Amino acid sequence: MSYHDESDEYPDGAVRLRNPNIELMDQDILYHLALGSGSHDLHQMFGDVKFICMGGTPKRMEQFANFIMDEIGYKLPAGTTLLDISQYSYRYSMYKVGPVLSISHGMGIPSVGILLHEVIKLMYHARVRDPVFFRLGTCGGIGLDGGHLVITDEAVDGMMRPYLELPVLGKLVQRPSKLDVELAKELQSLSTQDDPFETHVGRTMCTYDFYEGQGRLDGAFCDYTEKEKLEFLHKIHDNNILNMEMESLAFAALTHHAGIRAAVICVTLLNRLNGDQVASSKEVLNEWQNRPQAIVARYIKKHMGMT
Ligand code: R2B
Ligand code: URA
Repeated sequence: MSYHDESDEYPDGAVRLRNPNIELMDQDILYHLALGSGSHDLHQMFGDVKFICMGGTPKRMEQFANFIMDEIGYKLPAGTTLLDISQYSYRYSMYKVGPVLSISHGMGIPSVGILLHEVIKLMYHARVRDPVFFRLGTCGGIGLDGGHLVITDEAVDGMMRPYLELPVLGKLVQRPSKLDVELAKELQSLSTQDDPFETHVGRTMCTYDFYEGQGRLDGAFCDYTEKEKLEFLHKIHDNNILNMEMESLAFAALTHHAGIRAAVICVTLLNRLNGDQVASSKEVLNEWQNRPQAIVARYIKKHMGMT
């Protein structure tokens, strides 16, 4: 079987790279993580990782690391504090709490794409088996008010195409943006009647821009009418698209290509059928952004045998 064969997917759960060059290199420098296979013992540092949680901002992912530490009762060695492992990259932040990695991915497909190349290689060098990747994010709801959760079953681009398209050597390469539907359903099943929000599973539109790319009327430029905007949003809503954000396409396509199970769970900040501006108070937005974290924490605890 050639290493390009989709059916050749990691019977032992190891993360395999679809790149024969890496094994032939003396060392692999994970430049944007400030780590390397020559400078660090990546197996010793990361060999026990199981759950890789990513989200946009360094602060939120630091906060998730502290939250999950409490949730799983993880104790840091006496006298130590939580460390940003990638602080000297000045790009992304990464925290490790036992089997959980909490990493910031920045905004947009290029940022999350670069990070995923390096985190997937990190898992390979660390010889991690069966990792599960999560994106915990924010999004605009399509027909859903602020504060609800959307778990993506399929990511589509701004043209509703279910793949990531990338120019490589002057040709367009398309990679299917598939997510693990069973994992999505399992996450949904972990929300309860007592949660002050609904948890939906559906399609997510991933765009290259927050303003014109998401049909907003409030960017620096706008060449369409409100009527045209609403026609588009209603059309995608009719196609079971529940939300819009900016990373799921690359997240789904690159994890799928690496044979890694992955889920995208985002909280809506507003209903785009009613407006464009994110106008809720900081306090409310902060509380909403804890909601994906709560569900992912339940998943992690369940799979650590704690519930
Ligand atoms: C959601 O929020 C960010 C834009 O405000 C972007 O990273 C995304 O996907
Ligand atoms: N993130 C997005 O990408 N869009 C929104 O409307 C809100 C958050």
